[in-house]
Amino acid sequence: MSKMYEYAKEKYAAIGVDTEKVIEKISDIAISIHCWQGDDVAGFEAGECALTGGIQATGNYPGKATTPQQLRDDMEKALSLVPGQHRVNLHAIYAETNGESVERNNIQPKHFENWIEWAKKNNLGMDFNPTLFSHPLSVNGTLTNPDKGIRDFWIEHCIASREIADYMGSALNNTAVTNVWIPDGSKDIPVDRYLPRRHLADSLDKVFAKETPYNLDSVESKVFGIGAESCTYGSHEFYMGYAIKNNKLITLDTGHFHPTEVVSDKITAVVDFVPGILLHISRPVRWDSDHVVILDDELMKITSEITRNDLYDKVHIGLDFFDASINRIAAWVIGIRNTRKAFLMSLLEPVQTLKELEYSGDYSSRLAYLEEFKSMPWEVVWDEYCERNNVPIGLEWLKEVKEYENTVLANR
Ligand code: RNT
Ligand code: ZN
Repeated sequence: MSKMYEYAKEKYAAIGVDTEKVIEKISDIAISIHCWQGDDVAGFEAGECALTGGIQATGNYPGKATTPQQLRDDMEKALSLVPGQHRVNLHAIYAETNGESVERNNIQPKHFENWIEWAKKNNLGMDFNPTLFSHPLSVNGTLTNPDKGIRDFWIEHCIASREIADYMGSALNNTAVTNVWIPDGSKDIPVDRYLPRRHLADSLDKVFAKETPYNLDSVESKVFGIGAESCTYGSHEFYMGYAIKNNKLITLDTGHFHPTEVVSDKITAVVDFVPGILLHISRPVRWDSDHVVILDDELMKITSEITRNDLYDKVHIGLDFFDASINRIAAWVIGIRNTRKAFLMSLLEPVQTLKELEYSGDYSSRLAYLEEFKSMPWEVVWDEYCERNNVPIGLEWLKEVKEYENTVLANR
C-alpha cells in the first residue's frame, strides 16, 4: 500500500467514506463492452454491405480487425488493460458462418459457439443485438415496413437473435440482455406516422412472444438519424410506452436525445416503471456521433445517479461508441477506464451526508461539499485499485497499445 493511498484513505475516512469498501464494490460492477468499436460496426457477414441506418464510424485508422479471431484478440488486449468485471456485447452480424452465406433470419446459436467459448475462458458475460441495418431489406424500414414479407423477415431475425442470446445466457449461466434498435424513420415529413408505429408494436409483440429464461429484452429509442431527420418511429415516447406496457427494459443511449436533454435525469424518472434500464454510454458531439466516452460531467452525473440511489440491480451498464479515427484498442481502453473511473468517483461520495444537507435545506453547504469533493484524491484510490488488479497505472497502458500496434496491427 503506497503512502499516497494511506493519505487518501485517511482523507476519505474523515468524510465518512471507507475506500476499502469502495474498492470492493467497484469490482462487482460489470460493464458491457461493445464489440463493434473494434471493426467500425462492419461484422463478418459474407459479402460486404456498407454501414447504413444513419450511424457512421468516421476515420480510417490502420489495423482494424477483419476476422473474428482478430476482433477477439483486440478485445482481449483492451480488457487486459482495464480493471473490473466485463461482459461482451455482440451484434448478430458478428456470427461466424465459416464462409457460408447465412441469411439473418437463419442465424443460430452454433454461429456464436466460438464467442461463447471465448467468453467462458475470459470470464465474461454476454449481451446481444439483432442487426436491423446494413442490409438490402433495411432500406425502407424493418419492423415498421409496410410490406408484410419484409416485416416478417425482420421479426424472424429478432426471434433468432433472442434465441441465441438465451442460449448464451444459459451456456454461461449469466442472463444476457438483448437490445432491439431499428433505424426506421422518414427523411421527409411523413403523412402517416401512426401506421408504422402500429406495425412496430405488432412486430415487437411477435418478436417477444416466447419466454426466454436466460434473456432480458430491451428496446432503444432515438430522436433522429441521418436519413430519418423528420420522423423516427421508434421514438422515446413510443418505446417508453411499449416497455412499460409490456414489461421490457428500456435502453437509454446518451446520444439519442435533444442536446440539452440528459440521460442522467431520466434514470430515476423511469426506473420504477420498467423491469430495468440498459445504458448505452456514448458521447454525442452535436449529434449521435458516438465519440469515445470521456470523463465529463454528464458521465459523472450518470454514475452518481446509480450510486446515490443504489440502482445497480436494475441498471445494466453498456457502452456504445465507434471511433475509427484513432487506434481502436486505445478507444476502448479510454472509454472503459473513464466509465469505471466515473463509477469509482461516485462511490467515493459521502452520499448520506450530501442527502442530509439537501433534505435540511442547507443548499450552501451542499454546493460547497460537492465542489470540494471534485478535488479529493480519487485518482490515488484509482491507482491503488488498478495495482491490486494487476492492470497498468496511469498512462502505462498506452505503451502496451503502441507496442501491439507496431507488432500486431501493423501486419494486418
Ligand atoms: C444507433 C444505436 C445502436 C447502435 C449499435 C451499433 O443509434 O445507438 O445502439 O449504435 O447497436
Ligand atoms: Zn445505442
